[in-house]
Amino acid sequence: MVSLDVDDTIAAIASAPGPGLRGIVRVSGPQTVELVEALFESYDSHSFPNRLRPTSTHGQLAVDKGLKVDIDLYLWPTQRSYTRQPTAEFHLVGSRPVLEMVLNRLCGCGARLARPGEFTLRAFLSGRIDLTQAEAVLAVIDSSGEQQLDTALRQMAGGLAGPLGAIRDDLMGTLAELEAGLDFVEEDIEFITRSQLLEQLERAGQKLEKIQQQISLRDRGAEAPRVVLWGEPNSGKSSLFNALLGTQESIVTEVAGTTTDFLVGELVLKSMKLDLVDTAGAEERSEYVSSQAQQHRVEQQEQADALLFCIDSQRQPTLWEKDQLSKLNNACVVVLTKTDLHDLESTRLAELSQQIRSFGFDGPMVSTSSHSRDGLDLLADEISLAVINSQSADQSIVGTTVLRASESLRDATAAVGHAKDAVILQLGDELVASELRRSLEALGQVVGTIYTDDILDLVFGRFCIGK
Ligand SMILES: Nc1nc2c(ncn2[C@@H]2O[C@H](COP(=O)(O)OP(=O)(O)OP(=O)(O)O)[C@@H](O)[C@H]2O)c(=O)[nH]1
Ligand SMILES: [Mg+2]
Repeated sequence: MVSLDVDDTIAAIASAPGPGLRGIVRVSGPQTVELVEALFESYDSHSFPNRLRPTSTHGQLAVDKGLKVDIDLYLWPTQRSYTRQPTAEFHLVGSRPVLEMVLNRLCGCGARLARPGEFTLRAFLSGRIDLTQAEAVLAVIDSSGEQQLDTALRQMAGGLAGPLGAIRDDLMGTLAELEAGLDFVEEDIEFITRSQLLEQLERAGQKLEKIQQQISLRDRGAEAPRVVLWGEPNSGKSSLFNALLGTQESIVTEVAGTTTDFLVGELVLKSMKLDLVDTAGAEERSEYVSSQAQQHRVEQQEQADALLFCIDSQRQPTLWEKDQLSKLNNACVVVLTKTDLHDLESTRLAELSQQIRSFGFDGPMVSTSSHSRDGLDLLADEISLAVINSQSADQSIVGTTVLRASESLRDATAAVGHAKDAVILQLGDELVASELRRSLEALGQVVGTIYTDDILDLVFGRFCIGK
């Protein structure tokens, strides 16, 4: 359960658990400056502490039994801090026991141990950040790759809050005009004409739908991008799966139609985590591959963020391959497999590449051998690129925000639609106004202008202590 109390002073170790060169103990709340003054001795005493401006200084803190710890102190003595309360950070040697001694000392002198996410909760309660930004803070902490980090940072910088805030302002303006009209019903004064009203509702509805679309693109939560192996039976998909993952998990035989289900493995490339999926060979003739395997394969293709289209470099491209190459719409890398089977002088690979281009494929193409591992590094680079390209620029919203906000956004959009209907059907301005209020309430829940304990629990319950 989150605590809405902001009158006491909280403290926690803010650096990640585990060994690190430097560690951080963070304190925030009204008694911060007093605590610092009582416990910390600055080497630069005449200018410290400055109660008006943020300062940093070097000094020491007595922890226990005469033991003193060397500390770089950062002090934000006023409301101009992350939490909008006086805040201090003690940066010191990253040893856990020493960090705990400093924390104990602070708690012994009046600070309380912070609950998970409580610093960010205070930033939210003080209006410093909105809920979507709080979720972005969490996503920054949790992010497992550059792409995720980038998304989280963009959301922290404003993301959803900006555009939603603008829509809320517009709707509030419309509501104010409507309500003014309702106050003067007897006098028959109209503050907003029917066509103006319809136009404003129409505009708000369109903007909301656009945001919803943007969000649904991202409606995959925190799932890793999917890279799907694709191609004819026997083209070397399972061998490539094993070679890229360094396993023998997928069964490889010279018999076409060996893989009948699909198999998922975690592939870590650069700083990205991906799901690599091995599928049954594509084969319309059912003598090799069961129809259920085919169905799995097609489902996997539809969910793919990128396809690795394996083409056996030993043989001529088939009609199916030619057909696929002209119409694939996922991000796709063509992989020419089994290159170790060609002698050095062979011009086969160059001819095959040319042929593939002539079928209309102009994407990346890599020659590989799963046996000699030639070309696998190059392939890894192309996979990362394909995945990044497929994650469109619209994905600027972190997964947890998407999950939480989707329903509220749907409600907000529906209410604007009902308001419009009520105008068209002349059901009366009271009804229009009440739909607008419902829409505003739903929007308020997304950014947190209207929040309940449940919402706060949902958002802040997942934080770790010290953030
Ligand atoms: N020399 C050589 N042989 C390979 C290479 N990759 C795959 N093969 C052989 O090609 C045959 C088929 O390989 P698989 O990896 O099972 O092919 P697949 O595409 O998974 O086949 P299905 O599951 O039946 O669709 C096996 O005999 C492999 O040993 C390679 O890089 N070099
Ligand atoms: Mg296979």
